[in-house]
Amino acid sequence: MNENFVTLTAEFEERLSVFFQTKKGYYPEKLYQAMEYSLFGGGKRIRPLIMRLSAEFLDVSWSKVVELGIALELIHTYSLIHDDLPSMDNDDLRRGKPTCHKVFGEAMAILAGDALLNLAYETALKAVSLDNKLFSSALLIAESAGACGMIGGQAEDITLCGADEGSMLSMYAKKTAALIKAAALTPCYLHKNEPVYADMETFGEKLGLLFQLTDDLLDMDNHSYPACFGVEKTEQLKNRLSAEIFGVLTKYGEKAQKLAKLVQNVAYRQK
Ligand code: GRG
Repeated sequence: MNENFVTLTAEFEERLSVFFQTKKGYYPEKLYQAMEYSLFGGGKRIRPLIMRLSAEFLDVSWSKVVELGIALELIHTYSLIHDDLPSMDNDDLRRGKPTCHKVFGEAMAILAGDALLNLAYETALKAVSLDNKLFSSALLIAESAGACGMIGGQAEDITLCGADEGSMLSMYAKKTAALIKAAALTPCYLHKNEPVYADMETFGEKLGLLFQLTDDLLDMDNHSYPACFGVEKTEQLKNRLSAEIFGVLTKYGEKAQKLAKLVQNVAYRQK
């Protein structure tokens, strides 16, 4: 990854760690450990990085939205814990390590996911109470994580069988792209220039799809887009999405350089 992105990600890691340590002693110890295990289990922190670069692009101070970046990462972590459960994907490993329920048991893993989700909304609401200009951004995160977004996409995923291409891409748009789009759009509401919203919306949605298709190619499973429609068609779709994103970014010239670098990182990542 680009050196600057590594530094920004390390900074976020430190910020999240300090934030989470303030909860120690207030939660039942086992629950805290289960939440901590997944929250600091080696995640790439791509959503907070997207939010930070989007803020920089829009001249919005990162310190104004960092709590919403934390909230988004807490939601993402809960979704992974629940996705791995026996009633969902029944995975034993996540990021090369035993899944939360394998280490702490199924009941504690469900509670750790629930607690992370609640902590996300506590964190977002506290941020809104200090700066009500964050209200629309916090609402967007809640909607993107809910039944019209990530949870809805997951529900479609578990009921989808023999899907056509359109239904599969629409499920990806909800399950994966909704949170990534929310990361890109969060700083927009603090920015005066409204025409840029539509471009950031296109950027976020297409980046989210690109992220999922790249993930599919790295980890071929039976129900993914490349498994259903072939690797070549997946590569073609990735190229089309990248071109469409660059089409949007080009008009901003130098200013969009970091966002363009991020797109390349997402499209050509190795894990
Ligand atoms: C169970 C409520 C619920 C939702 C599940 C997001 C999701 C919906 C499930 C996670 C499993 C999955 C494969 C989702 C697709 C999105 C994706 C590739 C997630 C992994 O995100 P990364 O790569 O994870 O950012 P890290 O490990 O870096 O944090």
